[in-house]
Amino acid sequence: MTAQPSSRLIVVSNRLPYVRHLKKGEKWALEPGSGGLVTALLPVLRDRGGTWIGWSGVTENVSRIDDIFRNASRGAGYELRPVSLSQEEVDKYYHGYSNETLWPLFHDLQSRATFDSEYWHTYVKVNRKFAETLAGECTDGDFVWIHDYQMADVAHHLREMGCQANLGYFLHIPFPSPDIFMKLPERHALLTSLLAYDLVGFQTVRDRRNFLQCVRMLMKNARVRPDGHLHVVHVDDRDMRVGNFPIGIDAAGFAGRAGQPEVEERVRSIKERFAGRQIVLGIDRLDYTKGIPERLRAFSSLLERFPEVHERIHYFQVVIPSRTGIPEYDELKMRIERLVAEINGRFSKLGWVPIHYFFRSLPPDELLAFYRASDIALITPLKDGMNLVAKEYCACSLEETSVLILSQFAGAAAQLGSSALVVNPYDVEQTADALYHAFRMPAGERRYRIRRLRRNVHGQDVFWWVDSFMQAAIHKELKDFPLLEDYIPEHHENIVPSER
Ligand code: GDG
Repeated sequence: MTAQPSSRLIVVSNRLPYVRHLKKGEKWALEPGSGGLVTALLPVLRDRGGTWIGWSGVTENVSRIDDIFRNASRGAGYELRPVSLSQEEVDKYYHGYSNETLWPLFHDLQSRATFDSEYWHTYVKVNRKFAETLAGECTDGDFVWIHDYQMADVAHHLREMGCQANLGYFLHIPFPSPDIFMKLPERHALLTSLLAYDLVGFQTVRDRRNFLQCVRMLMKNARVRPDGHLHVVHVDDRDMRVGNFPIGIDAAGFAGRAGQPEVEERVRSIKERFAGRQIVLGIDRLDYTKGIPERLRAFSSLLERFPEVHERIHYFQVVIPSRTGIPEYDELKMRIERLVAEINGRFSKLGWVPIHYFFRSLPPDELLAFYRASDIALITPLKDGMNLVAKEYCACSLEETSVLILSQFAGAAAQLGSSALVVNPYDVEQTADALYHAFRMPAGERRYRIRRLRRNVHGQDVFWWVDSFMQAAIHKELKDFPLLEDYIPEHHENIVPSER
């Protein structure tokens, strides 16, 4: 690892922020990818340059894969370094340990978690593979920022390889309480892995507190002490730090694009079509953590208990296909569709269908138009690290007439809870009451609340998030990273959520 004149930013995540498509004539093409993480970091890397390491997204042997990514790097404005995985590795590390073990457990849904030691061994092996790619890429002066639950074990391998670089880690999903974390057979190994980073960041105080409680309970030789807004963990003769850094969005970018004429036109046509009626919006990846069936039942309860809303309200539920082919997800889809059919079957009248259901990803302008045209956002995950949709919705509410209904179990509630209508998503009647309250909320109160929400979302945006994480990690901010002078950014707006 050689020294370089200035430190670069190296990002590591499960997937590269590009997806590959086989174009007509058998040619591979790369397109901008997706997901909350990409939505957050893309503007940063686009502006500052750097390297992103991640799985290429394919398991078959594709010739010239490195060349394909090298070409794509030119358009992206930063380097893309693919890591190749076999089908078995994807099955056990990604579908297995990441999505069948950590994902449900960390979202407090322990009965859905699968514990299989084979999954864990493959997870460790794949994390080592990422560490090897990273070791060949970074110098000791670089700042390495590793993301999310699929990558918890990378630092531990890097340290074994002698890497001295500053290693930061951010967990995008919640960290569970000790009661739940203790169920994980690899609980000790996973905590040891996380303690190998220099800085571990969580979305909320709740997550950070859970993590530190687990450290205190399981790591007998660890000492924890507060240090400003961070906590220092002293373990094995070294200090590492832990903090909470709620992720933000590119709020100005969202607001700017939501005000463009194409979106404006689309908003006008939706508003005309639904004149005199309020639109409630739900947008979620197909996932059991999002609380979609509970939310549909809440909407049904609203229609049943408050008939005055009939023919005056429409609920748009967008479900983005995810983890297709996995029985649990296919069953969830069927359950949602059955509920939509039952509710529409029961309440529809000529000229009024209460639920409009979309099972597909929306093109970016359509998403923005939906955000702007809706009167109420109904965002009620059973548990969520943050929930960027809630923040994007606020940023796009240019008319400042919208109401946000938000689950108390979304990380976003810590920042937005005082101005949103906060509900327990398991409490169907309470959620229905909140909907009724939102439906009747006078314009003045709506404006007061949404202005405060927008101020928060603009003030603590994605750049603030990156700056605060990097300040804590390396005492630097975005502006301290060198700009690529010869780089003219391409405009990539087509960001759709990826598989998680
Ligand atoms: C993880 C954590 C945390 C959604 N529908 C469409 C579409 N989207 C975009 C949204 C948003 C993103 O997808 C979803 O972000 P979330 O935050 O809601 O959820 P996850 O992807 O599960 O992210 C989460 C996040 O990491 C960041 O730390 O907030 O808690 O689970 O940006 O705009 N985009 C388009 N069409 C759609 O139909 N174009």
